[in-house]
This record gives sequence, C-alpha cells and structure tokens, in this order.
Amino acid sequence: MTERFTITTPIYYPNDRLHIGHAYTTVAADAIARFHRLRGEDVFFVTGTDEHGQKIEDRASKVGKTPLAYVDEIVADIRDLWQVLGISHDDFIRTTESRHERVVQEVFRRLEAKGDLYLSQYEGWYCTPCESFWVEGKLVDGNCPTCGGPVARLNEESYFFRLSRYAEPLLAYIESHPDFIQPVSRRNEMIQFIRQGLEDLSVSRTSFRWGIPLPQDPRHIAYVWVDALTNYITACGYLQDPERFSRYWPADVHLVGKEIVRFHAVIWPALLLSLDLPLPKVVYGHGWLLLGEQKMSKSRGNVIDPRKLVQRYGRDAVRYYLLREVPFGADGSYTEDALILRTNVDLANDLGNLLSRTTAMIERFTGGIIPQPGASSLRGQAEETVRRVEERLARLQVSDAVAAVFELVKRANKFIEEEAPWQLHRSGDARLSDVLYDLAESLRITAVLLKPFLLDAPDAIFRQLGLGSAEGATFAAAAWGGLPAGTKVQRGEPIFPRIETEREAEAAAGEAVAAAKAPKVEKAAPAPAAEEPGVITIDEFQRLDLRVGTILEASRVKGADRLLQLKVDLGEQEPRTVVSGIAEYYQPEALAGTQIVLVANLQPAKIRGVVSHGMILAGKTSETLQIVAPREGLPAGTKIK
Ligand code: ME8
Repeated sequence: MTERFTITTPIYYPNDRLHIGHAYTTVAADAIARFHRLRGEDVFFVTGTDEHGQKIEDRASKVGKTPLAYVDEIVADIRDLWQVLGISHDDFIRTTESRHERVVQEVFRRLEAKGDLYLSQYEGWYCTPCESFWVEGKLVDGNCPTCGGPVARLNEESYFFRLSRYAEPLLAYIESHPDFIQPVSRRNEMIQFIRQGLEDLSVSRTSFRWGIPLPQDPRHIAYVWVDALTNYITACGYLQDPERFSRYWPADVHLVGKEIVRFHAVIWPALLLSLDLPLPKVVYGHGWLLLGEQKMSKSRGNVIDPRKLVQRYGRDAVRYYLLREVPFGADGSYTEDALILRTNVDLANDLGNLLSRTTAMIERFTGGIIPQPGASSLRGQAEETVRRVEERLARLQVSDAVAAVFELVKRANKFIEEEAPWQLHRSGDARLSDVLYDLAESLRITAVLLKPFLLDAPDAIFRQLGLGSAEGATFAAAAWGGLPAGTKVQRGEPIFPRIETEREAEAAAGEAVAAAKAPKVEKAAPAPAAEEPGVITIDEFQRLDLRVGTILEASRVKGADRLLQLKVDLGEQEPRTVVSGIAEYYQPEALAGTQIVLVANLQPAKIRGVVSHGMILAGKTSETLQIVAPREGLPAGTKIK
C-alpha cells in the first residue's frame, strides 16, 4: 500500500494581509509535502484561514463591512499569494464553510456527551489579538504574556472544557512519544507547563456573535481556538467521509510557529482524547522571523510583503532564502541584504555557474554530447547527499536538507578546478569524459533533490542538460547513473542572474553617474585626495570594480594578430564580450573554463569593430604574459577587494 502523509499549516487569521512570517511556515510545509510526493507517497497538505472571532468582527465593523465580506477579500488575496509562491496544498479550508460548522457543532455535542463540557462563570483576562484567556497570575506587568499587549477583564457565563482531566494522560502520552512535540526545547517547555497543572478551559463566549453557535446553547459562540483547531479533522473528512478520514487522519505533522505550540500540544490533543480520536504524530514549532530584534507581526505592523520580494527576485530566490537562511526551529532575522547575498552566492554563483560552466565545457570539448560515464569521483558524495536530504527532511530539518544539496554543488565546482578539464582536453587525456559526465550527472541529481524546494530551477537544469522537463522525475531518479550518455546539452540563459545591489549598480554606471551628478555637487567639498603624489586613497581604489570571471569562449579577432575576443561569464544575466591583447600567448581553444580577473566597470570601448566591456588583468615580462586568476578558483562574479 502506498504510504500516506498528512501535513498542515496553521490556518491564518484573515484580519490583514499575510507577511513573510506566514510564507515561512507555508513554504516549509510545501517543501516537506513535495518531498513526500516525490517519494511516491499519497500526500494530503492542507492550509486555510481562521475566520471567526472578535478581532475579525471588530476589524470588519471598522471598515463598514460584514465580517464575511471582509474576510472574503483577504482570503482571495491569501489564495493568490500561495499561488505566487507555488504552494501545492491539496485543500484550503475556511472555518466559515458549512462542512466545518457542522463538525464544530458535533464536536461540542460529543464533548458534552463525554461529560467534558459544563456551564460556569468565567473570570479572567482576555487578549483579543491572541484570542487567549489568562488568569491573573500569568500576566506579565498586567499585559498578555504572549504579545505584551493590553488584556481586558472578562466576567461572563461560559462553557468550560474539562482540560484539567487530561493533564495526566497528556503527560503520559508526551513522555511515551518522544517525537510528538518538536524540537526538543519546545517539548520540555510543554512538559513543564502541563506539570504545573491544567485549568479547565473557557470554550464559549457571549460577548460577540461572529462565530459558530453551540448546538446546546446558541447564545454561546464557540471559542475561536476550538473552532480553529478542529479544522484539521474537518479537512481530513471527519464525520463526512469515513474512508478519507481513516486515510488521512492522524496528521503526520502539524507545522506551526512556536507561539502556538501550547494550543497544538496541549489543548488540541486533550480535545482529541475526549473525542476518542488518535493524536497527530508530530507538532513542530518553528522559530520566528524577526525584523531587527522584534517578531514580525501584523499587530506590530513591522511586516515584509512576500509578493514584492517575489516580483523583485523571483519565487525560487524567495523560497530558497526562507528555507535555507535560518536553521529550522530557531529564530532568525530577516534582511533583504541577506536574501540578495544568498541568491548571488548560492544560486547565481555556485549553482548557476556550475551549470553554465559544465554545459559550456561539454559544448566545447565533446561537441555538446554527454559522454559515456567512466570511473567516477563524485558518485560517492552524490549518493551521500541523497541519503542526507532524505534523512534530514524526514526529521524536518529543512534548512539542513537544503544545505546538503549545496554541499554537492560546491564539491562539483571545486572538482572543476581540481581537474581543470580544459587541460585534460588540451593534453588529450581520456579522463575528460569521466569528469564531464560526473559534473553533468551531479547537476541532474542536484536538480532532482532541489524539487521540493525550488520550482523553476530543476526544470531549467534538466532542459539545459538536454533532458526536457524535470516534472516527471521522482526521488528514485536521484540514483547515480540516470543520465544517458549521448544526450545533447542545450545551453541557455543563466538560471539565476546575479542581483545587483543599488550600490553596485551605481558603481557600474561609473563615469556616467559621476558626470551627471557633477554640476549638482560643484559647491561640495572635494573628496579628500591622497597626500602623496602617486598614492591613491581607499575610496579611489574602491571605484574599481574588479571581478572574477570565467571564459566561456575565445576566438580570434579578424585582421588583428594580437587580439582575442572573449565571452566571459561574470555571473550576470548575459556573458560579457571582452577584447583582449593576449592572442600571442594563448590559443583560443584552450581558454574555455579559464578564470580571469576583469575590470568590470571600465567604460566600454570599440576595438576593431567589437565593443569590449571590461579589461582582463595580466602580468607581462619581456618573455611572457600570464593571465591573473584566483589561486583555487572562485565563483564567477566574485568581487576582488
Ligand atoms: O495564530 N515568523 O494565525 P496567525 C515565523 N489563526 N512565523 C510566523 C511569523 C513570524 N514572524 N508570523 C506569523 C493564528 N507566522 C491562528 C492559528 S491554527 C489552528 C490557528 C506564522 O495568522 C507561524 O506559523 O496569527 C504562526 O504560528 C502563524 O503564522 C500565526 O498566524
């Protein structure tokens, strides 16, 4: 029988637009879901919206809308956001749907039948943004211990769920299921929390109307957390589709932010115990994305819009950043600079260049045809990488799994420098085909392993390797040797163009920008000049944009004995054309793959009819000339300082 796998995200409050904190959880869940699908499992991945409660009622009335009209608009926006990010959920549940209302009402009936529901008086404090009740002793300086915001005194009739009854069974369950709450720090917190004793939970309200009325007493509206948590069983078909329910419940993973672990690891399992339903296998509480020191949150208003980032950098870059940057489980700060750096270093330089260098060399050295495999040097590491990705994702170590793939990419880049295929080619060494096959096959496996995380790059890599689309490739395709010899590569555009920061763009525009600005700064003090003649300041040096490049192609310039025309990969969208006076010292055929240092912001110049965009550095004596290159090889585009 096919394995099945159910994963959920929190259902988000549609009280405002979502931000990258929400995207963080959803993209991580998406990656895990895609991984299980790649392994051929029957996956059920559900996300949705938590639409009831006072907060939404208040927001809607402020803008003069009915609560439903208000949430409808935001929900449409949320669905669109998930599409923009390529989220592959199988169901999107809204708590306002009738399938859910029916389940919540039946849950209340069953809690009552079990003797777990009673009417009493509630006295305490309520935090509306967190939809949480607190007893006096739990407040911090009189404020909500979760968000630090003000709380309101409540004194009203309420139904209570006998949570206290479940403290012992819950503790026993948590202790006998070490994987139930993850990571282990959250598990320990929860054990502490339950050991202090659990009080019965107020599960209904009479102070607002926007919610699901209790069937036994319609004056009362279901407490929003009972309404919300129940979404997980509604989506799996509880009380509606027994076959589906027994297939997809219990969930394998509830992925949530750490601030709501308490609801998922205490209240929810207690409700399930009362309903005689199996408990979810794992509740995983990941860390927060911070902006500076603070949690990014709708109520604080310090949020980043994921859509803008996707527009600017592409969905793969944003997904990659979210999945890779912060060790999964821990908190981490968001910065746009870090996103740009990740994209430029890992995606543009490491991965993009590996692909462009490999396909360029296969074109030059074997006529674009993938050679026969021979003795392999990368196979061991590629197989180890497959094992690591599987093992880490199975343990929900998402960022570590992504990192493992990029270790293989780094190894393959280093392998190019070690083996110097252009030299093997020059000396007619038969090992050339082993090396090229190793590189191409490592790239193909990388593309398969990246499928849970990135959506466009795997296809682009497959296409450039001449393999068509990556869509049909399952995890089994990551086995070494799947790349058929004889395939014709199809070099294309760089898959991840380097992102220029504003500062760099200004530097590259160089003279033009300086000249255009000149009249405006006439009265400003001149930049401090160096004291000694012939000495330059650090600022003057920094105007030079020196970059590592990789020669993709070289040819002679017609009618000029000393000139070569080079196509140089600088990690930019298009390779640069550079004309260089090195023809007396280098054979053009031998140059593909060679690294150089380029003055990248030199004013373009037309030389013998060819426009040259930069100048490569070389040392010259009376006998010889040598191109300057980084000693161990560096990714194309690396800045020399
Ligand atoms: O809590 N960093 O909804 P919500 C990381 N409706 N993740 C973040 C984040 C941040 N800065 N900000 C938000 C609710 N999240 C309830 C859930 S579930 C039965 C009901 C993510 O809209 C994280 O997953 O406030 C967090 O738990 C969730 O969004 C909170 O979303």
